Amino acid sequence: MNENKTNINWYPGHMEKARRQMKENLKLVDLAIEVIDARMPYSSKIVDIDNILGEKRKILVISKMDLCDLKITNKWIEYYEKKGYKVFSLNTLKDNIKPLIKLIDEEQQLMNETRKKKGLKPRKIRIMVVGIPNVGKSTLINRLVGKKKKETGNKPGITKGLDWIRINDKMELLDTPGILWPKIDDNEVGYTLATFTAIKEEILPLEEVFTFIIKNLYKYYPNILKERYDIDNIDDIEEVINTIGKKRYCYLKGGVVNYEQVYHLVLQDVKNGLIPNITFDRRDIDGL
Ligand SMILES: Nc1nc2c(ncn2[C@@H]2O[C@H](COP(=O)(O)OP(=O)(O)OP(=O)(O)O)[C@@H](O)[C@H]2O)c(=O)[nH]1
Ligand SMILES: [Mg+2]
Repeated sequence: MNENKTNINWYPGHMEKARRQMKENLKLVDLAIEVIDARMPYSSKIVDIDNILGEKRKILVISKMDLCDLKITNKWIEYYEKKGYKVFSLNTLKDNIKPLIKLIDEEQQLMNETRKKKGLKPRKIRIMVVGIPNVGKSTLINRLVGKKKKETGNKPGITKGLDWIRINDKMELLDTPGILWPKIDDNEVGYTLATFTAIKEEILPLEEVFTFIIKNLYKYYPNILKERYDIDNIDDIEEVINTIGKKRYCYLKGGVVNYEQVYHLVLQDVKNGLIPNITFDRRDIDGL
């Protein structure tokens, strides 16, 4: 199995259009909240996002903290903070959202201080959530907005067709997040994205993604591999597949292990959070 043979490109080709659209929408906002996934703090971050955002105010939200390996992800948080990011990490489904509102509130005050210096009146801060598919953008928007009704209609200076939702007297949010597809010129990033995001399995080289997952689990979380699948070495990948297949009853007619089913099973276990407390991205942080 050769991990480098596939030219990874599992995201659709409307990248340029999405990018243009997002740049247009960004002109309307004062603050961009970029969402990344705690299990892949490197791979889920859009490489050139800072070029796109320019001098815009930014908050980096790290979601799915409940699913990650805190020891590793906390190092990434430290790494991003050192780089000057304002970082906020959480389980977006459950954690209190008020501290994030407070952080946005601080941004609103800073924005209005700048406006005052320019002789401009204070106003609400306009926010947009951005990120790659599946990182939790919609979940975050719902949490920020709560049960509040969407505020629709046209406002002067604001493009028609975009909905703004009031968060409170000081902030409003564009209800459509900016979705960007990462440029995948690095296979490790590609496989990590394939492991943790909802990319249609039909278009993935499943066997390779499976091998990538098993290798990473073996390298970083051998106990998980042992406990969940009863595997303690991966010298022979066919044997690994057979062991998992037998343990989890993935058989073809005639009692032969169904390899495809094993690949799907492991991928689903990871995606559904059944193998929690794992973070795959490791690069750069060792130097911290
Ligand atoms: N465990 C856990 N699951 C989360 C968290 N945040 C989001 N999810 C789940 O992750 C999945 C994707 O979340 P969405 O909010 O739909 O992500 P999105 O970025 O809007 O995705 P797209 O609209 O496809 O780009 C959903 O099943 C959410 O329930 C989190 O912090 N923890
Ligand atoms: Mg969404």
